[in-house]
Amino acid sequence: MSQASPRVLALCGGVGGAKLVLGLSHIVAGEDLMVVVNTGDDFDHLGLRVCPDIDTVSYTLAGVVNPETGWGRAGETGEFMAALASLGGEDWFFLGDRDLALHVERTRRLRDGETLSDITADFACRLGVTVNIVPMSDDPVATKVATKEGELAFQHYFVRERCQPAVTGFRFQGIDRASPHSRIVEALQNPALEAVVICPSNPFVSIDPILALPGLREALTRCTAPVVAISPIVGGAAVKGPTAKMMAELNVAVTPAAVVTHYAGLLEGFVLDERDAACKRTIERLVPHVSIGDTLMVNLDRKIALAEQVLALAGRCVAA
Ligand code: FO1
Repeated sequence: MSQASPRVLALCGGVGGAKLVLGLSHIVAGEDLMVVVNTGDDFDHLGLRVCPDIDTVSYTLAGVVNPETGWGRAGETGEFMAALASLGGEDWFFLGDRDLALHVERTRRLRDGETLSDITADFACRLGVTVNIVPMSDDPVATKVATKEGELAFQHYFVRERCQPAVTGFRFQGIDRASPHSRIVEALQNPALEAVVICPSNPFVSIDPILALPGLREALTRCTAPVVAISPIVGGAAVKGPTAKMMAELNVAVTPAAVVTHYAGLLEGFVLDERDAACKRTIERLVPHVSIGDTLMVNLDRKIALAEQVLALAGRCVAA
């Protein structure tokens, strides 16, 4: 893992963001790519510290992610979960046997005083990943989902309740006392940075926790590199996960334009899916540079193609 300042910095949640990051990793050298990962989904479970988005990004870049779920490891076994269930233990959150080893070791190292970012970098190195995977903060932040049935911890809402309760808002517990990781702030201050990419992750629960870190939004608006985002909404639906359902429940239109408005004041460029080409004019009134492409990333070639398009758009923002 290199400590050099990156050329490209991506803000990312779990499964959807990791796909684009994989594409980026094929066209940007590992040491030139920094992935800032949401840690609002992290939680303590069965006595272990679980960091789903960091692990999803790490496993995806290492080529060991479960291709069916997009999280966890490929070819995983569930002996531990089966044994736990037979004892009447909590089995609503699946921890595969090999994945479990990572949570056990991370928890031990955190207890021994290591930082989450050092542990993450070391695990990435051991998985053969050269991309700089940086947790948004070494300080704990916990996303809480306000629902019509009361407030829920993020994984309770997402996995245990299968995103069923209607959401009314979000809270990032600990955010006021959290600092963005110093390497993120340094990267944003470096004039060599060429692009900041907001991945097609959930704006409310994957990207907003990162943007809510004290000073981070200001650092983004001050940075000389263009900030470009990719629509997580295609044809009135979310590519994956509850983004569209959340927007509807929050009385926000389920459109790419609403995503651009959500990121108001940050974006210089936006990638709109070809299925939403009809909205291009509307989006152009909101953001200076708009590009249309296939954002579904159904295979590696499409991930790489989208990554190339995103960086070309950033180049256009600079040239303008
Ligand atoms: N998602 C599920 O829908 N069910 C699970 O049991 C589950 C377990 C799990 C274990 C480790 C891990 O890294 C991720 C896991 N996820 C699971 C995914 C995770 O809840 C979400 O992808 C993110 O938190 C949302 O970005």
